This record gives sequence, C-alpha cells and structure tokens, in this order.
Amino acid sequence: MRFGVVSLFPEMVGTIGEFGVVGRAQKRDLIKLDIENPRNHTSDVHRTVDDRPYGGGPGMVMKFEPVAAALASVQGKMPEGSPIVYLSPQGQMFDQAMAKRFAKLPGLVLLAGRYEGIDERLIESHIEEEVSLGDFVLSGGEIAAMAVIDAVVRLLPGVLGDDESAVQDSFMDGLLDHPHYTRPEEVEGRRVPEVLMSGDHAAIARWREKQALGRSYLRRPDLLDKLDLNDEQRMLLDEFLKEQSQ
Ligand code: 4FM
Repeated sequence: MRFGVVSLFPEMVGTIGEFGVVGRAQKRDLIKLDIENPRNHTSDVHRTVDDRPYGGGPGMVMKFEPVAAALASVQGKMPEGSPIVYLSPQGQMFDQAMAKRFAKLPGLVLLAGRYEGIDERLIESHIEEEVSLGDFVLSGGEIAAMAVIDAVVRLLPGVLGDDESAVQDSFMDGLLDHPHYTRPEEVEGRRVPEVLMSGDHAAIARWREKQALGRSYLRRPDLLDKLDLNDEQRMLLDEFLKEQSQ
C-alpha cells in the first residue's frame, strides 16, 4: 500500500517509517511513504505557505496554492483510487472499522495542516474525507496522520508476524483487551491470576474473554452496546460482575 502525506514538517512524518512495525513494513517494501512539503511548491522569495485570515482574528491560515500543488504532486505518484483525507477535529471519528476500510485501498493521501486551519476551498475541491482522532486539539495534523498510518499498516497482509496477528484478533472483535502478565509470579505482593499458570488453555481463553467483556462493560459500555453477545458471553459477563461484587 502507498501512503502520501502533505506536511510542513516532513522530517517529523518520516520518523513513522523508522521504527517498529511500520519501519519493518517499509524496509520489506510492503508500504511506500511519499511526503511532500507545500513549501517546495511556492514561487515567492519568502516561500510563503500561510497568510492572515479574511475577516480578521488571531492566527494564520494555510494558503490554497502551495497545498493544492503539493497534493497534486503526491497524487501523481499514487495508484488510482487513493483518496485524500484531511485530519482535523471537525472530521468523522477514526476507529478500527475506518482503519479496516482504509487498509483495503491501494493508497491513501493524508493532509496534515498547521496554524489555525487550511483555506476552506481546499476541503471543498480536494478532500474526499475529513477525519478526526478524537475531541482534542493538536498543534497540527502530523501526529494524527502518523496514527492513522500506524493503525492501517498493521492491518496489511504480511505486516505482522503470526504471533502478533493472533494478539490483534482479540482486540478486533470490538472488545477491550484482557489484562496481561509476565514474570515474575509475584511483584510487590501482587500475584499473577492462578488460571494463567494452570496450563489449561480452554480455561485461560475463557478467563481472558470474561475479563475483556467485564472491562468493556465497566469502562466502555458504548462498545458493548454495538455488539450482540452470544449466550456464552452473557454468562461470562454475568460471572465477571458477580466476582466483582464479592
Ligand atoms: C488540524 C491543527 C489542522 C491545525 C490541526 C490544522 C486532529 C484531531 C487535530 C489539529 N487531527 N484529529 N483531533 N488536528 O487536532 O485529527 Cl490546519
């Protein structure tokens, strides 16, 4: 899959390809990352990418032409059917379902803004989707674009090893993850739950699903509302809640 990013801080975005899962995917040519700086698409001596807002007020706005030219340049390298996504708090909420949808595309272009915003006419003429990571305000779209790339790349075939993929499955059935433990058996008087050391794989799977259901119920009831729990899962959640109140 190909990723294009338009950003005034290309070095910042480039670090996404230096580490971990995304770094490995890039080294193995499973993804290609093209980053374009609107500043390289200016024609004035000051290489101006921002200007004062019409109507007045504080802050600056990213100019139409350099961003449009950077987008055109990056789109020229992308396969047909690679939408342009703008990251902003005004966008549709990003979630795992959206990551899965993006992972089916041949390519994705991400526009990371800076300052108070981009000229609205860019959104009208160039942007297919406006996407938000959540109800908070970042200083620019770069970290959001990097988060989207990370979430999408780990869904691409062949990117995660078999072990990592198995871990992912549990998270992707719409529930929060279960708790994790590693050695030693006891730290500061806190012991690892006995079942995890029993070697009984069925019991362990059952305990983990119970924990995932219970934590989702307590912390993110909105997630459970979206699911249609089967009889077994309802029983596990019931057990969890009884054990909670003991
Ligand atoms: C976006 C700053 C555009 C400047 C931002 C411009 C954000 C979010 C966010 C900040 N992006 N989810 N929340 N962006 O805060 O995606 Cl021009």
